[in-house]
Amino acid sequence: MAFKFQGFDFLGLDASLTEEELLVRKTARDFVDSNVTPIIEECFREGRFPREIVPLMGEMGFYGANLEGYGCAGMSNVEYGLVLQELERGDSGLRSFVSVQSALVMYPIFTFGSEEQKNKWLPALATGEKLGCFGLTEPGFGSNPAGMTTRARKSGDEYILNGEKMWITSGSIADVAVVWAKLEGVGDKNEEGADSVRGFLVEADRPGFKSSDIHGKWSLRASVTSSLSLEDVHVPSANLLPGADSLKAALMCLNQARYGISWGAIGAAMDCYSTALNYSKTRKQFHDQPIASHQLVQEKLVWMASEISKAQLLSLHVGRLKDSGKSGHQHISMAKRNNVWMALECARLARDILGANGVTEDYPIMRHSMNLESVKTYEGTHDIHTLILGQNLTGIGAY
Ligand code: TGC
Ligand code: FAD
Repeated sequence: MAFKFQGFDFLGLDASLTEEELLVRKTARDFVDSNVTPIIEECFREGRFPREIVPLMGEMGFYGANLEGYGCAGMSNVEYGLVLQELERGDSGLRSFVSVQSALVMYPIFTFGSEEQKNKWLPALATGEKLGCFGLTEPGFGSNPAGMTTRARKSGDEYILNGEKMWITSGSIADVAVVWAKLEGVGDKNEEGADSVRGFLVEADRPGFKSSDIHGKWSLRASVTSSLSLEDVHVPSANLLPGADSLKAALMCLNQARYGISWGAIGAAMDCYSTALNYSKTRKQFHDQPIASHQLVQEKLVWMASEISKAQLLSLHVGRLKDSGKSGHQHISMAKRNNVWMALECARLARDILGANGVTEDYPIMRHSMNLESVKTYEGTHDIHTLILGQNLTGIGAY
């Protein structure tokens, strides 16, 4: 049943957050409690993305929050992480939407775009007036995007794009897609070592561009997931992201999103833990005692509290590294891998503590659990992050 979330700070980490960081978290927390929690179960059940809160999140400065200028809030990476933590406490689908808009659409335009592209898109994406999506994954290439078959051919002052993208968050509601394609006529590597992958801004109303939604998901039901088809889509040369000269640029975008996911997963885990703790104090079994008085139930709560605390330390530390320009993609991989695994385990333990009630929509546990199955897979599966870390430790790629 609904209760007011009180936060979770076993280690006293709030003392190491600044006044601004605490204020940002409180603002995002209040926003979720007022605008997301009341509607999210219904959205999930109906398979409906809550489009009505898109402009509200724009007003709150949630889109591209850690970018400077162009109407963006200019938050630190820790502040941005705290926003995503609160949004995913509401629902992973909502955090996903904000992650894609911010890390996978605004970040590449901000980092690799021309001044004209930035002025055209960033202010409108920051308010939510325009929406974006990120097309990297293809039907045949998920974990290994380097194999992509989408192609771009230069023709005079234009590029002509052909290919299919799959599992694209916000695909059918986006005004602009960041599409990754291999440039024809460019060898595997140029003299600087760059491959032929390039990023293009493709407006959704271009002839030959089609999107269709993927139905039947038992996960992220409050988020739109689509496939994209590009059939001889002509875009002007000005739509090429000039600074994105290889797959590495796409992978840099993933770092931003994976960082946000590491915080978001903590939010989902905190919601599961708090729900289970509250439930265990009121539900009575045997000798008229609350189930919280049983040792095995306490063990589960202790596991959750310990792992959430460790995850908070990890994300906060990586956030501080990122704010000081010292984070590496291996640090972000460790945080994404650990925190999503931790959140999924918390959801399973919380489900168990709630007994039969745990499988109903009266509590948020199964929704988080189902959502987190996608979060474990997207942005690099758990096992791909194991291999990224393995490569970093040993110097040997084992893909
Ligand atoms: P590889 O040869 O290892 O790397 C090519 C160049 O890129 C560098 N690099 C990175 N740079 C920045 N950030 C990273 N994360 C990087 N990973 C690698 C690398 O050092 C190299 O640089 P250089 O200078 O030597 O050329 O590339 P590979 O093709 O062997 O791929 C490696 C692998 C498997 C790690 C990569 O393909 C990968 O990460 N695969 C997972 C795919 C993935 O995560 N897809 C996500 C799609 S988007 C999505 O899921 C959105 S979900 C919605 C939401 O976020 O809410
Ligand atoms: P595969 O790559 O086929 O992997 C299947 C299994 O094989 C996994 O367990 C994997 O770990 C394992 N595996 C693969 N290779 C190896 C290996 N070398 N060694 C050991 N194990 C391996 N993509 C986008 O581009 N944009 C989006 O907005 C987006 N949104 C998404 C939203 C949702 C809801 C979902 C579910 C996915 C989304 N994705 C998006 C796609 C996502 O990034 C991919 O699903 C993910 O990268 C995994 O690819 P795959 O599903 O093709 O799995």
